[in-house]
Amino acid sequence: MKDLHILCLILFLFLGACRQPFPPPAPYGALPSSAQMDWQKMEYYMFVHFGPNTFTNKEWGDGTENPQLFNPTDLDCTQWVETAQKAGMKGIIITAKHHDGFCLWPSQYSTHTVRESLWKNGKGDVLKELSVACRQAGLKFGIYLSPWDRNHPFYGTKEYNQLFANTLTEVLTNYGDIFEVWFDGANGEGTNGKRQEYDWNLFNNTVYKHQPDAIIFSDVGPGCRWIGNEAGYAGETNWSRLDIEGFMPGKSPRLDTLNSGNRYGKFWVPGEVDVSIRPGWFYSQETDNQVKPVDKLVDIFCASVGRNANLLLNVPVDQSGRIHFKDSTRLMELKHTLDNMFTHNLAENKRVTADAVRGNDKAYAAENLLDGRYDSYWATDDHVFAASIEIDLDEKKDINSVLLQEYIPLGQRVSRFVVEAWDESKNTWKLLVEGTTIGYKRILRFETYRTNKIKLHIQESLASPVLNNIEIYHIPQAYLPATEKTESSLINNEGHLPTEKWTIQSPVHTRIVEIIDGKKTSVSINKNEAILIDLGEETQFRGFFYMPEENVSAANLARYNFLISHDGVNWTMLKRNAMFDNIRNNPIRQNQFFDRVVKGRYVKLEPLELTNQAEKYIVVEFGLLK
Ligand code: FUL
Repeated sequence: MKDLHILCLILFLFLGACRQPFPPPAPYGALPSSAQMDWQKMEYYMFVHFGPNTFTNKEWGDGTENPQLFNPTDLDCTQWVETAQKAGMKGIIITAKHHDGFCLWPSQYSTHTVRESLWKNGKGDVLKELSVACRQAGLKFGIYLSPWDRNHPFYGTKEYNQLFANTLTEVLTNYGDIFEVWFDGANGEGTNGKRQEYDWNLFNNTVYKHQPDAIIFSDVGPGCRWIGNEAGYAGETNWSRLDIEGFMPGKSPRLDTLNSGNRYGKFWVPGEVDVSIRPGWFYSQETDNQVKPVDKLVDIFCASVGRNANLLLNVPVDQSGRIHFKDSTRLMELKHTLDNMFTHNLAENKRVTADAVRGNDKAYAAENLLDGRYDSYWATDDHVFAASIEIDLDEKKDINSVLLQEYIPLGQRVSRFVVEAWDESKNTWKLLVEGTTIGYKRILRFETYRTNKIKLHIQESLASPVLNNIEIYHIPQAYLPATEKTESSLINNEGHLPTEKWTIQSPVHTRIVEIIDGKKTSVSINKNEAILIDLGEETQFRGFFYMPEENVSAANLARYNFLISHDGVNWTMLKRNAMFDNIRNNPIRQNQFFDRVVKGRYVKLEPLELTNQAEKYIVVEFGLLK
């Protein structure tokens, strides 16, 4: 009898051990490659814009800049690397060549490089110094290489594409591993007045040949995609899938599509949010007091990393060749704030249950959501597209933030969910926040609520949901979404000439005075109407500014003529067919300086081209600069 017992026990244990685990869910839709997975896990890294523009106070150099201007006095890539690392960033992408064509390394394919500069007597190589510093610190290294080249004589000829591929090869083969290659879609005119038809196949193949694991960024990937604005915001709905057929960099899908991806897109092209810590991409002394405040940066973080995108935060290097202390201090404040916000996870070690578990198998249990391991996940049966997860907090806690992660190696699936809290007084669940997509990471912030239980209810999913992480936080009130905060409606008038004596002679428009009233109000003006102002007396000034509407879809001014006159009859052209640099992608205030101080009584701004096909352009403010 006793033997029989032992036999049964052995049989039982044996059968238990033999029990096949329930098969995992089949992948759904387009999937990330392993390089894309590694990239996604980086989450947050630094962009560095540096080059002649740093020394000329411009956003887009025109390629005629004297290379000798480039002369940082104290260039220190270790300082950049340390700053990035202490800020919690995982890599650095540098503008190896911006649109002005200047190469930060001594390229054999150009005569407009560090070799022609005064820096280190022409013996320097920024890419070498930075790549070595990154490697030593364990940061990844990436490059931005602009195909648009306003200096190279080949640009706009049939030789250029191969020349660009050669230039690319040089960068890809001399500086170790490159995690990301950043291709800007900008395609303007070169020295011969022509635009280049880019050979993207050649460029992409060149990258893959030398750096097969590099992520290629462009408007449409293929590695990752532009998020459709330079303001720091991914869509609240953000699919990592995108339909890219028929599109190319510079001829991308609509901006709102780039912002949200395509629900059923054919390719895995996750979003990357590129944004600058200052208004522009390059360093300028005048923006030293405009480094974004911490609450804005937190908001950007939550709207990028917290919306299934990676964050590429630009920190421009200054004329000394170092990151300015205003930016580095701000980054440390940001790191400190994020650490405080997301360290104390209230869900840790708590009881978690789900109303559906795949095959009722422990391998897919809800506990996997709290075990801190990336590759263990909770899943449901194939036909179950809606399900709920409950977390018992043991005792009542104030909560106002939830972090969710889908296990994207099996595809992005969830399309609608709500987070609810148990309301003891009413004996019911209270809605805290609702959302659409989750993706690699989703951070939701909502009004503080005190509760002992929270529920994630997935209402809709394109395939059975698969999640690997839930975290719950109580973050400081100051970092909740900025809805109640009212932005000042006044414009900082530092450096502006007073406008009291001015009369706007044209256009005739009921609200026209609002363009010079020092307030942020938008006025629409017909696209063929110039702005003509009588300054009331002969006046000296160095330049003018134009404030567009800060929205990539707005119809702002893109090209203009600027004229001056003593009598309102005879005019002198100060800027002809001039461009507001990068205004389409980054519609920020535009300061335009002349090459000398000018004097006159009348000024005229003639519109030549708008940022889109609209009939009217917007002016928030116009003024003259001392
Ligand atoms: C844009 C460029 O034109 C800007 O100058 C900047 O480099 C930004 C990151 O990309 O398209």
